[in-house]
Amino acid sequence: MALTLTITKLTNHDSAYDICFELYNGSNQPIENWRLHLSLVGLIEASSCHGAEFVRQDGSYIELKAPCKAALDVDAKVSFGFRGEKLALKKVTDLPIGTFLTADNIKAPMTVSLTPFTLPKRGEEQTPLPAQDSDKAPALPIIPAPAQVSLSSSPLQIPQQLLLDCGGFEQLLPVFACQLQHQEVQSAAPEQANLTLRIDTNLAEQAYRIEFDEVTSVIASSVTGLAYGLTSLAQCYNSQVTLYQGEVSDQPRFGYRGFMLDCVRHFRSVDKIKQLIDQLAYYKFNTLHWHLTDDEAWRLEIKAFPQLTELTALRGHGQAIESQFGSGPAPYGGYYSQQEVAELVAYAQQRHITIIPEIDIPGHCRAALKALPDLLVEPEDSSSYVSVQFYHDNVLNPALPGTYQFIDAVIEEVCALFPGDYVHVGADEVPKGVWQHSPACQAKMQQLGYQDIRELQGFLLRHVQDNLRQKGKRLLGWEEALDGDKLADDAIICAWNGTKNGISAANKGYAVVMTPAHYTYLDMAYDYSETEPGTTWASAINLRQCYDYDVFDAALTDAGKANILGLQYAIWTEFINSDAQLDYMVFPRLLAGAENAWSTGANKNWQGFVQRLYQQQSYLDWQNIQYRPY
Ligand code: TNX
Repeated sequence: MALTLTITKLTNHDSAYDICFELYNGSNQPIENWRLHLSLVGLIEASSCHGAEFVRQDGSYIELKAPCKAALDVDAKVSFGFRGEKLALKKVTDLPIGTFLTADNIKAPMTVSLTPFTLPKRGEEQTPLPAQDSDKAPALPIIPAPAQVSLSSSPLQIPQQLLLDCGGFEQLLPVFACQLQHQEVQSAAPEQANLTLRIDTNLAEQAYRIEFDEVTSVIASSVTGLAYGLTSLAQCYNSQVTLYQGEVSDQPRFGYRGFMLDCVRHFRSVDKIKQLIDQLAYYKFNTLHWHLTDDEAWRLEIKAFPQLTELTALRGHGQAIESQFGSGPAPYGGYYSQQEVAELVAYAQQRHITIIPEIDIPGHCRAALKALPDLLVEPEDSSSYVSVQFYHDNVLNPALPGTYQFIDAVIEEVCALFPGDYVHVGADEVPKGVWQHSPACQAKMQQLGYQDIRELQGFLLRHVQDNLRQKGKRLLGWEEALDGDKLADDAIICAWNGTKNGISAANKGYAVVMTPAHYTYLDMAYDYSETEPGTTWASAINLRQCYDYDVFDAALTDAGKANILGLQYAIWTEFINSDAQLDYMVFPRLLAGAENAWSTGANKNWQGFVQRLYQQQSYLDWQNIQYRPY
């Protein structure tokens, strides 16, 4: 046994906690002037530290040191503690993680093992789902539920070998083939085919029809529609239900059906992203919002500024970005080269998914600021602030020429890499207090006649919006993009902090994507119990609650409803340090989300959904998705 850290006392308050630790030196050498590094939730109050000295906190990273440079002898213990503000320590994923120690007489950081700690019991376990009951299963296993199904009582033979007359759409074959769990498919001439594709220009763009018969037909007005039809067919075949002669007519409720993936807080491999894209396509999502930059890393190769990824893609002890979210002392992370991005964009396109890149500005920019301080930091700026995630130095300065040089170059490359119509520029969570004591910002305010400091954010975002428009792109931002009131009204708003701001933006005339945290953030735990992983700052979200979200809130006017482009689910990854953990949080809730985004209220039915969910299980298993058992 070497070094261990034990929690000896934890007292939670509403949104704060007091914690005490014991650090034990089980190694064979005394440790001189130690420094302890750990990740933990909450904002540590420096003045509350006892038994150890507070050095610093940046985000989740906390550094403490020995009181008065005291040594920790072999077999000795030291007790210390502090108060964490803003959050209570309620769940297994709130506990300290990634603990290591450095000291004057030790060359490499030493891992400190954490003694398992039993959290106070809280919350209720979830009520189990209704049992599987094939009598209650709808006629078809498709998720999201199709708009209309009318089947006869004549069962159909399902061919083992699908012979597909592609009707000129050969490009659909490989993806369809990969979606099929039990059958093979090959291209065939019309006379031999048992499956055909047809165009009917009367159908809406994303609509399709399936005619189940001896020769089954998929009919649509576009390649996308045909792909959706084939996907529905794959779901029917994969769940091995008896199929009957008849017809399915289907089209989505919302044109925008999104999923946001945070690859910053924890890095995900290109292969994992491809798997996710396959799974999103299988449930008819059409947009992947890719969160690529934040305080903890810059993950997109930018040729104009290679320092961005060179200096911040890997975090760890002694790096520009210190260890965060328990990633430990060793360099951790990665970035996406432009070639990998092109590969992913093409992979997604083939599955009818558009990737929207997010470059989050002006807040959430600590990585960029660490990589390019000469360009982005005003040394005379003495403003002091703390961001929602506890950073003190993470906001771009909208009055520096370097900021514009930086963002223009980034946008140039981003637009060339991502062919979609939209670029997301973040704009969320700019902390209070920022820019107040920046001489450059004061001068800019005067020059522009601004009264409110938020107008500076508006000015910067408007600059980017105009730049994007010239490149044929439209700006998307989180709801705070409207702060400072400078954006032209073609901006699209992603409403996340509850539903109120999204509803009011839609009623005012902005196009809105609804992504309210308390229904769609899949980093929220499934329930409040202490053993269930996740956060609950917005809510716990069980499958039923996820399913029951209806975008069309009573407060939306008719015009407001027309401005809702669609719905988006999101996985933020602060505590998601493995693919398995990601799967667990995302599945099966993503399937409920798919239905909310695609199916109209009349076709949504909880009991039926649950039965179809059971029918989807073989696909989830086949894909090796580590979903939360249901
Ligand atoms: C809020 S949603 C954030 C993210 C966090 C997330 C955690 C939004 C625009 N900002 O930076 O990762 O909460 O749930």
